[in-house]
Amino acid sequence: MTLTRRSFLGVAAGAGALAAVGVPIPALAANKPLTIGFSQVGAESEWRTANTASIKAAARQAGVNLKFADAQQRQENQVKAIRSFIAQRVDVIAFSPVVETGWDTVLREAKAAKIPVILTDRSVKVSDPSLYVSFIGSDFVEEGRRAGRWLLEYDKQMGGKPLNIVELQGTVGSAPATDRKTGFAEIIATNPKLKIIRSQTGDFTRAKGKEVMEAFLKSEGKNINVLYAHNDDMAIGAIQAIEEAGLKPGKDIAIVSIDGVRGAFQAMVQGKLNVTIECNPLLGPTLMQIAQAVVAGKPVAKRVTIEEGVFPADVAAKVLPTRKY
Ligand code: GZL
Repeated sequence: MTLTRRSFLGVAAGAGALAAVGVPIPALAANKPLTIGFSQVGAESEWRTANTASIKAAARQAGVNLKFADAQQRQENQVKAIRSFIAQRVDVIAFSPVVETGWDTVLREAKAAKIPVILTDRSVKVSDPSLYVSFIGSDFVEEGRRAGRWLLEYDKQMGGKPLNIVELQGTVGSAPATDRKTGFAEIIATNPKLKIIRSQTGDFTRAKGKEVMEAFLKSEGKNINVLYAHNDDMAIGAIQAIEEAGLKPGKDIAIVSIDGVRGAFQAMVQGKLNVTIECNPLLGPTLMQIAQAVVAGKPVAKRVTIEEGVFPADVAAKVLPTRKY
């Protein structure tokens, strides 16, 4: 059964609340704060910055001793960090895997050391699902579908003309890039007038998003009607490239992107971005509650999903002041 974050919070918050009123969670009863080793993807986007801030704040709030390692978007650095956490005998290992594959060996080492592993944000493809206890993260395929559904609607409003789409993919091999591509393609396949004419990775960064969009504009120019970006940072980089090419982002080229970070709302208020599909980075509190539950020997959901929305430009000005990231 998939517990949504809210329902899980209802269950786990009880534990959190107990601790808050001084009823010790067994793992904490020994007055030894929980130690979590966390390997973070990097600092590649506004989303990642918000995700890191959420994890660090939640650890402070929960009295957890957090060992935090930034992998600079390199899998070998994450493997090294996980091995170091094993050597330090942390109570729990948590990480956001930069790519989906290549984790079996190091996760088997964590299992042999009897250290539970929790995945946050992105998942892994492993031969043995018992190599991690829980995965807290969004449904990226659904995020891609939501982007596709918005574009179908947009096309209708534009009179149903053919639309040439360029796609800025996320990090090659990462779950969000693979799944957002899958979900979007599934939906636009229902309208033969919508065609992806170029698709390339911008590695989730503004700089690369701008660089690849410049190449798209050079080769396709005015032939581009829509940009689908797998995250807001690449969209914001692409907006700069579109303006430098003398075109109007959000008008000459409609832009649909994913994350829902502050920069995207600001771009929508300026009329340069048409819609952002939310991907919630505020996973810290749920991670701490699951980690405490695991150490206390309580059952936890294998998959904890996050509820998220879709924010078109016409609501951006009203919603921006309420955004937490
Ligand atoms: C999604 C996360 C992605 C964001 C990007 O959960 O893994 O990585 O969409 C970030 O902004 O770089």
